[in-house]
Amino acid sequence: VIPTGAPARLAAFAAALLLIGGAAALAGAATGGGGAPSAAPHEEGAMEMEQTTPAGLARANGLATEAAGYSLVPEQATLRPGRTQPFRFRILDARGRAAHDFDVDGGVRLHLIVVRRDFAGYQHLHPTLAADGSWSVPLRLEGAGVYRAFADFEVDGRKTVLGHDLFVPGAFTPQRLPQERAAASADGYSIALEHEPLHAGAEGELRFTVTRDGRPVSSFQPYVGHRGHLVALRDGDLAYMHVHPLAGGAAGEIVFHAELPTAGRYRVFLQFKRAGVVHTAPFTIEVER
Ligand SMILES: [Cu+2]
Repeated sequence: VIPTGAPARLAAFAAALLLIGGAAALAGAATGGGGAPSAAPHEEGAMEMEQTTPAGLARANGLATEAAGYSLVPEQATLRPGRTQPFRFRILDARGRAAHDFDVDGGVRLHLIVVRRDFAGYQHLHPTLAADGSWSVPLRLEGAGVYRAFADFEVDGRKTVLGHDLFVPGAFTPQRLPQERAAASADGYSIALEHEPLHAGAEGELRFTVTRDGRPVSSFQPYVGHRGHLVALRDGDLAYMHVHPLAGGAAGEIVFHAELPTAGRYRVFLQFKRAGVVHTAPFTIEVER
């Protein structure tokens, strides 16, 4: 039986939409190679727009070791537990050469986020780039298990996040993802999180208030160029969403606009800096359909 009428037209329309989406993804990949002679200025609004497109999301969600023409290649992916050791890796461009031409944002060329796959032991590191294109950073992974390393960088104002698994041998007992809670503490600070119900694919506001001894803290030191830093990782696959804070705000407040792509739970890691020390507070949030 050949379908006719409305269902067939709907099917054709859906197929056309898929084609458009595929073309957009290909266009994103084609323009993403290293060394493109683009002189486009760093433009915040345009970047945020790009994040919301399927192609922009795919190159910045850390689910792949290779995206947008770049690949993340660790020198070794198995590390010993409980000792500081050098972790080295390279970011290769589409021709297989070590990429060098990273943008500098907030004084940083590349952010390396490492977290165990059960969300334990979150670390945010800034490796150094050697002349031969290799990156290195001292890394200490406390417990056994499988970790995810994310390399988050921009070239010509376009963000790419690549991910790679790291292994630490030994007996591993996974932690449960904590329930959603509106409060957390870190190093003597109390952090409260307020937000309206969050919906998949819609922009929502995450408002954190940092207090000490019951009073909002008076100021924050800039941390990688901002009042705070937030990474959201999706429960189930650790899809990575980097969220930019809004400038300014009341005493003790750090506000982010987040657009989380799908319903479900996320573990979000807030970081802020005071008196030269970076503090990390994790929260679980739920996103509705
Ligand atoms: Cu960073």
